[in-house]
Parts: sequence; C-alpha cells; structure tokens
Amino acid sequence: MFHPNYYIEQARLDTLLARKNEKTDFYNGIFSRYRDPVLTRDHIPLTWKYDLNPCTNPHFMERLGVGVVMNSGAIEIGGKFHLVARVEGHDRKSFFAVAESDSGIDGFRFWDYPVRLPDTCPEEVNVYDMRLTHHEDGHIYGVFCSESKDTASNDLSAAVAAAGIVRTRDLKEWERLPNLKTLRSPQQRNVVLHPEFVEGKYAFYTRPMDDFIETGSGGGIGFGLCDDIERAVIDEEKITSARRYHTITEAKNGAGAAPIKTTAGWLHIAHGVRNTAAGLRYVLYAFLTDLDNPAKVIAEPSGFLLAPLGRERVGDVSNVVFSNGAIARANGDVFLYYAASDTRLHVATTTIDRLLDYTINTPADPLRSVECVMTRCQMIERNLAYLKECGSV
Ligand code: M1P
Repeated sequence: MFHPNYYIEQARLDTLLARKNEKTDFYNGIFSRYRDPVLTRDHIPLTWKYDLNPCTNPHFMERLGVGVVMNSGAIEIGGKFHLVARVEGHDRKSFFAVAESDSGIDGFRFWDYPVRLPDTCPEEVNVYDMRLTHHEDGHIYGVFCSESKDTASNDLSAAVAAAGIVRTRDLKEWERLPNLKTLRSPQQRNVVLHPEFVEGKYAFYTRPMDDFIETGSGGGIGFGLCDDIERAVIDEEKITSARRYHTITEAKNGAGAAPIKTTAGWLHIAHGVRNTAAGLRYVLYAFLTDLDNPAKVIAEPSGFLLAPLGRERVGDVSNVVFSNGAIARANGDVFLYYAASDTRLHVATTTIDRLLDYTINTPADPLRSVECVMTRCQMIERNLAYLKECGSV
C-alpha cells in the first residue's frame, strides 16, 4: 500500500524514461543537438528521494532531495551506453551514479544504487566529475575531483582539490587508489588518464592550479607521466593546450573526456573559461595531439566548438557547458555528453570524421581582430569567386 502520490510520481518517471528524444533543427554541420536533456533530477528513482512507507512518511515528502544531475563520465560496455553522473543532493554533496541506455540519446535509467566509493580518504568532503578511461592495462579507471576543507586557512570556504583515482571492470566493484600527487602543483581538478601507456608509463592530463578556483600561474592543460598508478606521483607537468589572452581559455581550461584515438591524432574535447561582467562563461573546444606524443598539440581550431545555447544558458551556475564524457563507437559515431549550467545533462552527436575535419580545417586563432577579419575576408573572396564560377551571381 502506497501513498496516492507515489503512483502519480512513478507514472511521471515511467513516461519520462519512455520518451524518445529528437534532434533539434540546430545546424552547424559539426554536431546535432537534441530536444531533451538525457539526465535531469527528474530521472532520479523515487526510492532515492522518498521513504515509501506511509507509516513513516504519511505525507509522501521528499526526505533526501536531489538538486541537479550533471557532469558525467561516459563509456560503452557490452554495446550499452553508461554514464557515471554527478548527482548533487539538496545538501550540496555530490556523489556518483551509473545510468544506462540502449540508444545513448534517451532512456537513461539509473541503476538501483548510487556508486558506493570505498571510504579511504577521511578528510574528503565532496567528490565530482569522474572521467572514465578504458586503459590498455585492462582496467576502467575513474579519475575525479576529491575536495577537502583547507584546514590551513581561516576562510570557512577555503578548499583543496585533488585528483581521486578508482578502478573497476564493471562499474559495480570499485577499488580506490591513493590520490594523484603532483609535486609542482598545489591543487588539481579536471585530471584525465590517457588510455595508453606513453614511454611505458601511465600518462595524465592535469590542470595545475595555485588555489581552489584560480589557476593562477597554471598555464593551461598539463601532461605528466607516472610509473605506478597504485602510488601515482607526477613530477613535471608540460603544458599541452595553453591558456591565451583574449580567447575562450583566458581564465582557465581543463581536459574533458579521455581523448579519442583517430588516424590523425588524439582528439580532445576540453572546456575553456573566460571572465565577463556577468561572471565566468564556460564553453567546449577541441584540439588534436600527436599520436606518438599526446602532449604535443598539432591542431587547435579557433574559438568554441559548443557554447551554452537557449535554455542551456540558465541553471544553478548559469552560462556554463561542461563535458567530462564522450563515447566514440567502432562505427565512428561520437556521443558527446555535456552538462548545461551545472544543472542537467545533454548529448550532442557527431562522427570522428566530422570532428577531425572541424579540428584540422577550422583556421587557428590568429589572436588579433585585424587578422581574424583578414582570415574571414579570404574565405569570402574564395566564396564569391566560386559562386561566380558556378554561375550563381
Ligand atoms: O561551475 C562550472 C564548473 O566549475 C569547475 O570547473 P573548473 O575547475 O574548470 O573551474 C568544476 O567544479 C565543474 O564541476 C563545474 O561544472
């Protein structure tokens, strides 16, 4: 026997999970956008929020609310799409939860329980933004932000960000390894494990930071090697994709999903942040690194690949798109999962061919308006000549 509202809420959830998603008419030739987010707080099972027993919850009240479902790691296992989502309770603490779908664009259903991480880190207060890497050593690694209070500061909100590491083979049993140590960077967020050994070592994309929010002297996305993943220590971090003045990465940037291996290089989708009068604006951008030297950028188109659009612009932290998960299938299809305004998760679909064309053939940023307009005028000139050749003018 349940409260009458239980049936109403369960029916609402069932309808949501059965709803087919559709491409929108958004067009740029690079990727497609979809009408519905793939995960929201409305996708959370009722058993996670309500005490279903009318004796102990006669008003059928939410006892443990969920505010947002956002930045999700992604991986294909057994032909199914799996997301390890960042779920944030009303108490502001995030946790991880696996949701699974057949299509990758709709029908994402959470497993019965959230991920129960081994509790090996007593000072850790919050965890978020897991990047999943299927490594050639056979494990699936999850690298995430492990946040603790900065006990050395008198500021109540001062925090320390470190990279937590777990591994699994099935997303069910998780082994926690010690947090990554970067000897030259006091804090780390947005750390991603490279899928292959480099020079026989484990390779990480890092994001050197001087403090919890500001990257300070951190010059961009870093890259470092370590001998032992079970005691991961990185000494030197080289900068791969650098932050630059008056670009989308001026304030900070950070690696997204594990890079995708292609014939032309490692394809990266990262986020770039700039400051505005309305606060920070987060967008996604792409770059390509050398197959033999994944730290070496060989192509970086100017500007953003994907920026907040329409309702994506509004949420708990507005004007943000953020990605830490993508699935590249054997047939070349790519599913890029991105969260909008730290509130809900969307998908964009494309292909490796399109992303490579975009990354290699979009002009790089000349970094000055006068040269940007020259690049554009050169294309206009070629187009006008081509239109004339085709007899269209
Ligand atoms: O609020 C936007 C994002 O802020 C952080 O990203 P970064 O470290 O690059 O500033 C992260 O906390 C991320 O979760 C969040 O989406």
